[in-house]
Amino acid sequence: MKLTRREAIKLGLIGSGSLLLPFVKQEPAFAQFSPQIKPFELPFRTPPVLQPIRSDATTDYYKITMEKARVEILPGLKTEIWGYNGITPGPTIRQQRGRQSVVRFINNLDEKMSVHLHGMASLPQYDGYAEDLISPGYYKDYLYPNNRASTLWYHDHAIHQTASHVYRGLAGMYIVDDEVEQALPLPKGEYEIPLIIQDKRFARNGSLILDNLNNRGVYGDVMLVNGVPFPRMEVANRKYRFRVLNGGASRLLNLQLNKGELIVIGTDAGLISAPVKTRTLRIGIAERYGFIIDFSQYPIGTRVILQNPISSNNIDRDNRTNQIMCFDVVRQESDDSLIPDTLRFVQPIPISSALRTRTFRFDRNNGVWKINNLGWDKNRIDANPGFGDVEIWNLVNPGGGWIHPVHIHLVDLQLLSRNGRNPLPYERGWKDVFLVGENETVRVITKFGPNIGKYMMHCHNIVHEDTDMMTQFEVGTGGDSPLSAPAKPISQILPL
Ligand SMILES: [Cu+2]
Repeated sequence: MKLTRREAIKLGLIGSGSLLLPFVKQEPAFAQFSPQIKPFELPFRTPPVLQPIRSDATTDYYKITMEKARVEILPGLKTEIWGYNGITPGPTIRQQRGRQSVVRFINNLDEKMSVHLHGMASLPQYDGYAEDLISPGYYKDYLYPNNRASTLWYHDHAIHQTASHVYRGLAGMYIVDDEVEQALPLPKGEYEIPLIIQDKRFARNGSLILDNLNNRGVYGDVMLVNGVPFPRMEVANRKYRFRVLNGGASRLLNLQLNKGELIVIGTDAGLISAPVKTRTLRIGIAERYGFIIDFSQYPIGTRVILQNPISSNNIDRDNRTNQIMCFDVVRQESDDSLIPDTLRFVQPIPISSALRTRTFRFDRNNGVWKINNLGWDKNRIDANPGFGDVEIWNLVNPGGGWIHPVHIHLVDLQLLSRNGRNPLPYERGWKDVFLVGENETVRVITKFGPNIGKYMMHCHNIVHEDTDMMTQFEVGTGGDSPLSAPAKPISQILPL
């Protein structure tokens, strides 16, 4: 804070007779810090769960409008956001496996949008293809099959504009449940909680600052959980289940508690085989993990802090991002939940079943992010696995200084190795984003399906994705074109 001499005298920082002026360090032009916010004062909240506008025997119908809103994120200041239904994160959709969703997205913003439901095996025309755009004043009905229980999220995917759109607020959680998972004695209901973690930077007037640092990444200095800066959550002394999403633009998270361990139970695409206790949980952009915190180990009155020790791959303007939120253990409650030793059976895909191996290098070339030295071209296909083929893909980051969380659309995959070493214990599940570290080769395996057609693969540092670290593959031949269900003008809108 900069003080005038008169203000400093009023605050008693300098004597009125003193000739000493307070030394105010001039901030360099690039280092614009957000206004200071006292951590752990704002109440924790979860995004509202969206109700369908109608349901029939097979399908639930939802409506979401993309619009601007002025909201209070920092106390006493207004921030313009672009939100699904005018809020950020957008409302959570909770769906049951086997039922279909139709979600109508209406674009009341003034830029073209595309909505990707990340983790869903949607048909190509409903996958949020980067060039399948919803113009301002248009809408599109997306069909989602909900074919397995997992933690997904929907977010903008517009070509070359994803970082700006997601950073301004266009992201929300989407959860698919099933009977198998619901039958487990894990914490449920009010004890099962989404944590959408994002970092943002704000100007003094509250507006969002979007600085992509010459296309390297967008880093904030305020950690938001479900849209609230550094929130405080009151908990009972029992187990809670959290579904965490790194919904930021570029920041790698390293979650840890100031005391105790996280018990990881799930990855991007659902439960892992067995719980894994860990001190630190590394989460790249767009990755999701499920974990339990057992607050019964803490006496009432304990404050437990969710921390994020700084990683060398992040650009931090100050040290505020090394803590995220706190849990205050405030009450006694009985707890009939349990963490089963076996969560579900994750069948490993045998390496011997792979028909071929492909290699993709994620690198910077003349200042532009590329995959195998190529940028995005909607007319080019860089891999064409047959339907049902098992393939191993090597995701290579030959550079130091940068990480690339690589997202492969359509399929769930299994991680075989990192530079020939075993994956981290909590990574041994079904995943659709793989953090590819510095000078690292990540080997993944999958069986291509359940759909045929063209799907994207890209870095999920969304600044890299925009410029131009994105490609596409085609499963089989003869799939629906990603452009075969174009958006329609709102003037032609029909009731859902
Ligand atoms: Cu990247």
